[in-house]
Amino acid sequence: MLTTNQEKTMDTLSARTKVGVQDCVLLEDYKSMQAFVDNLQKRFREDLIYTYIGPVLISVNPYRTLNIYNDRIVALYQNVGFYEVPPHIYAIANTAYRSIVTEFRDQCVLISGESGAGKTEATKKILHYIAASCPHTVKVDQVKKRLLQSNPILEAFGNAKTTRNDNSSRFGKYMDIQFSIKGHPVGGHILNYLLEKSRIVNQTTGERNFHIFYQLLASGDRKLLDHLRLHKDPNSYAILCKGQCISVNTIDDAAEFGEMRKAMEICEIKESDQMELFTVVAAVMHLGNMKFASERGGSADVMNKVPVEIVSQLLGCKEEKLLRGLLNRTIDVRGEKVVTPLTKEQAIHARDALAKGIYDRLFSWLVKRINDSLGAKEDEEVKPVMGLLDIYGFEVFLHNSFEQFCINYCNEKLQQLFITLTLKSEQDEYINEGIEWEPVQFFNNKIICDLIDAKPVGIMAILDEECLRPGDATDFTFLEKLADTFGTHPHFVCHATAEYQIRRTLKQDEFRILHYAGDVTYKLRGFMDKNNDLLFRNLKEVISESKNRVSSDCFPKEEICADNKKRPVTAGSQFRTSLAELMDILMSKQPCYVRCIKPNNNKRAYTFDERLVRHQVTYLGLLENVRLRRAGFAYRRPYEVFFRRYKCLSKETWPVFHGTARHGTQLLVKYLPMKEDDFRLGETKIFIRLPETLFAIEDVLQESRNRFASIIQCCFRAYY
Ligand code: AOV
Ligand code: MG
Repeated sequence: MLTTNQEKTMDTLSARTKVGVQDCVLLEDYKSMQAFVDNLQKRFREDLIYTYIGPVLISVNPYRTLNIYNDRIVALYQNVGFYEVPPHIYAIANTAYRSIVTEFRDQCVLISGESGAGKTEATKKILHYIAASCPHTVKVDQVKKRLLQSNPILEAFGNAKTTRNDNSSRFGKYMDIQFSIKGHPVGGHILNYLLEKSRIVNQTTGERNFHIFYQLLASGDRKLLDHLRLHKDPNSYAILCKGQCISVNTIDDAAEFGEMRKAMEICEIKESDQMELFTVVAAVMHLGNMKFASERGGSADVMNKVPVEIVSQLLGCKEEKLLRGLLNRTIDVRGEKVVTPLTKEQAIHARDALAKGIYDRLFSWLVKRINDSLGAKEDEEVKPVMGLLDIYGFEVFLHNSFEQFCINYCNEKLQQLFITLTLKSEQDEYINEGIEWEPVQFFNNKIICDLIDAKPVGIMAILDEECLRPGDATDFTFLEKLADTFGTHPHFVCHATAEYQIRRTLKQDEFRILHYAGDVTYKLRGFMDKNNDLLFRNLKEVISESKNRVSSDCFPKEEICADNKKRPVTAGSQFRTSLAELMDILMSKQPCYVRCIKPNNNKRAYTFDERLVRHQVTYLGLLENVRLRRAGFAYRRPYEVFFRRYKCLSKETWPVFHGTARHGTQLLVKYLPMKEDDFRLGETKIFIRLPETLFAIEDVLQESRNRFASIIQCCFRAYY
């Protein structure tokens, strides 16, 4: 129940909560797309960005700061029932937290939606709620601070401006918050997934490299920049201006650099480590400035020695060896070293591979350091955890490559998980329990997941096969194989097999996947290369000998020694394996869902593009979700549990009953405040359609207990 104060807060805060319906399940015309989108729009206009479908939260990005995330609101959502207060991300956080405290059950919050829809912001709000609502002790406060402060660090190194989002996550993140038995956050752990490292060397028009580069240059710390031999003008660095976008009006790089450094201190990344870290970042920038020319014999040579000299000085590695590594390839042939000079293109490629490799590993190093400071203790007594998943959203750009392919595949898997956990499992349960009901049709994207990741014949497996095949394999032979295998697949299209009308919309070096969230045309170029993810061993060796501890940590000697012996794991299959593991982690927890919606493509406040929203509602399967809730039953409990609690409400089952719980429940329901259509009796459980029915039963139970208590009191008084 709400206290008077809470009621007041709620009144002042959401006097307009009656706009539209708070739960789309209550829409009169619940099957209609128009009614659904109208409801979201009406509420959006009144700054009511949150709406439910049963326990699922829909969040529409307002693109402006709303005053709905302060401590007063945190207090409102503590210790109250989910449906007693207006829909809010805090209600989701509170429900997950309550389950941890009362049932010790691992929870996970699955946040999905396309790029720019508000997933990362939603994750931060949940963290803020947990930090603000848990009790304060010195140790707990330290953990909370570190959990919160991991964000500015990881965002600086792993987020970038894209055309879809000024602060787009270019890596996947799954964060576990560990709780003590008392419900205090005591630690955490972050898993990171596939950083979009191609951004290090290339950005499309209107996009930037990762924030950290611009932050560092904007820091205004002359001493630091001199030490790193950097100019403050980003235009001096080739890898920072490929997208012709240096400053972003929603971002203050200098201020964010300051925030990030404070965050590093809180996360125990010492000043000396920070210096080493920035040195590596600077080395990547200088590396990008190396230029190569083609010599007469066709082999490459460097045009400007200065960046080579700076990189080797910064990283404390041998200049000669670095240069040799960039201009030659050394391989072991039966125990003998064979050195082959590289062409100009190959040298550029080697330089880029090195820059990407260093940065990618630097990012994982950072995650590891943050994890050390979060202090998750794996071997201690088992603690309940809350997992927060914030992964890159579904995205379609003008040019889509291997990175978008992986990102969109990841979103397919997440949608598949949502389907499995909600739509499919709900229907399966009705079937197993023998409950009669009208099945809801929904699109199951398993067919697309299989197209991509099935073994032995999915796109990724074919790509791996081509990558590992010695000889003449190219991006084009890969496409030929795809065409041969999936020419008639309903979700795959390429030039060679498409009908005339569709073929006209595709180039020969492209293929298209009809994803659950829309069609995406992928450019073939670079698929093999990016999947191979090859960094020459001799370059790795140079960095492993670096005097800079961060970079030598990133390239451990043992790995380089082992390199020759094992078959390389491709980037695609590594990603596929880590995603499969992630799905297992998520399946093992009790899920809560947040479905984020992007109201317009221009990052603009007050703008609700109905067509765009309708598209997202369709592919997220939200209408099916409503239909399922309407057709379904909000509450279900095994007969044993239900009967034990309510058997005292019928004279046929109380005080003694010798039959089974199922038989007892059959007798009991006649005495409960519900009509025939309000419930169903399944094989092992009772199903109740609406929560209100259950509340009414609870009221009867409470009344009966009160009556019983006053009778006992009367007897007690009479006796004495
Ligand atoms: P994303 O995580 O879903 O995109 P973000 O969470 O980064 O999207 O949101 C994009 C931008 O929208 C933010 O930088 C904010 O400006 C704004 N925004 C989002 N949610 C809110 C909110 N609740 N209140 C105010 N502004 C908000 V991506 O990482 O690109 O998939 O890969
Ligand atoms: Mg994000």
